[in-house]
Amino acid sequence: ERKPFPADFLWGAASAAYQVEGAWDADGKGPSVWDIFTREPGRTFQGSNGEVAVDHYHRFEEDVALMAEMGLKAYRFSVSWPRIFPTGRGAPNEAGLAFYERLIDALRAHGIEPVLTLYHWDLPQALQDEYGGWESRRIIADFEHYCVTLFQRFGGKVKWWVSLNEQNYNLTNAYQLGTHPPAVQDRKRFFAANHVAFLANATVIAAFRRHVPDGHIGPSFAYSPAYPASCDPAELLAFENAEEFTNHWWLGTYCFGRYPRGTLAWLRETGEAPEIMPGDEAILRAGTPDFVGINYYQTLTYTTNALDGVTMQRINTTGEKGTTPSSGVPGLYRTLPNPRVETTNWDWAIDPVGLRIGLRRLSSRYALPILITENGLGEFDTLTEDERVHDDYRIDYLRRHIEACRDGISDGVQLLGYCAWSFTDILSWLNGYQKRYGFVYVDRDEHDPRDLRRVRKDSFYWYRRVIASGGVD
Ligand code: BGP
Repeated sequence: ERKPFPADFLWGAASAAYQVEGAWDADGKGPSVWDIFTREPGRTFQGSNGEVAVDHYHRFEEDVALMAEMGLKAYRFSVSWPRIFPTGRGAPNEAGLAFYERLIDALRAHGIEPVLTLYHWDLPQALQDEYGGWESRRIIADFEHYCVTLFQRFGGKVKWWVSLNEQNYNLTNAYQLGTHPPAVQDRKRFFAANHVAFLANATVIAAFRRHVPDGHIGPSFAYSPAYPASCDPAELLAFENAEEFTNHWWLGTYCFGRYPRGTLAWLRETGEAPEIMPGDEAILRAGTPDFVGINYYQTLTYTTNALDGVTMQRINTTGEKGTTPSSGVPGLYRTLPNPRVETTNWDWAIDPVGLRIGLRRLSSRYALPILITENGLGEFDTLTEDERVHDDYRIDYLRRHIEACRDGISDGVQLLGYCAWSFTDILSWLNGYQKRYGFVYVDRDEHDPRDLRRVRKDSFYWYRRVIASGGVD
């Protein structure tokens, strides 16, 4: 007999400030690195940016009303650091704080638990210019000051907090692939920036304990469980390498407050290891999380990679199926398409069993509760003449992943909740507005006076039933 979802399970949906808010310079907000980066030609699909996004900043009441209609139990959103500190530090901008206060109050008035992400990539540009953002240890104090400001203001009302969103994915793009700001391709700088981010993450978690002792905090990790391409021992080794370098390097450091030693030894040999100063590991140990947040979209399958082999490359940003190149690290591993699973138009493996496998792996290694902070299907959607969106493919995707959650719970995983990505359609960082994830369609036709209007998709009604039945549907 399979276990039911717990009664207090956080049935949620998620978003991020830059992807929904718009109002990029409203009420004293300073520019983020994304505001500046997206102005450079060729950075994003068709030059899309978040200046207007879905205008959630001005329409949040309408959006929260839709969440309430849907019966959402939790809503994960992020705070935009440059809205609170336009130049990254100093005195807070009261208008910025007031916006999030109104959002949080509106959610709570409807019994929706706010899940607040402190950092979802929109670094104040001023800090990038001043000292190179995540490459300088100076960011640790500025990040702590920003976070403590939020702990003090909202700690009484918000009990679920996410520290860094996808440090692994964001910094890989920012410092290895060169596809997120500051668009660097240098593995030494990549590991150095990660070291600073680990220290900042642990520092704010330690501060959180002092300011919000009854709250829960953890990072959100972009988790792609690895598969070996075959039972060839050489490929199994490549798979193990990928697990260590793409998953446990981050998760182990977060959860144990200590770098995995095997990986560190390898990086010392290649000269890529970060500079670890005396006292750094004590900081990491003092700031381990209450839970592991995972953003699960897909598994990745790995094979060996000759020393002169493929290196990291760009992703498929167009939605033209089959255009993702293999990527990896010479000498360690590289990706291969998995012939046994279907993929989305952006070549992401659709693999609900992989979610169950991943939940079990993390649960047994780290022995912490898990919160699914993102999971969803990016697809082209069509708005019909009679204002409907028949997204049965999304319902199918979500249903199978929610089933995998239930299987994980039956396997003994302590699963706190499930936040689907996303509530409304939003901006996809590199893939523009055509890659849609929401339960609520956002029409983008600037010649139509009803531009940016919200339309409930079929998946909206379906998820409402799932939540109402406690996941029985
Ligand atoms: C995660 C991010 C989200 C979101 C999601 C979908 O990496 O945390 O912000 O964008 O992925 O990815 P994409 O927009 O590339 O399809």
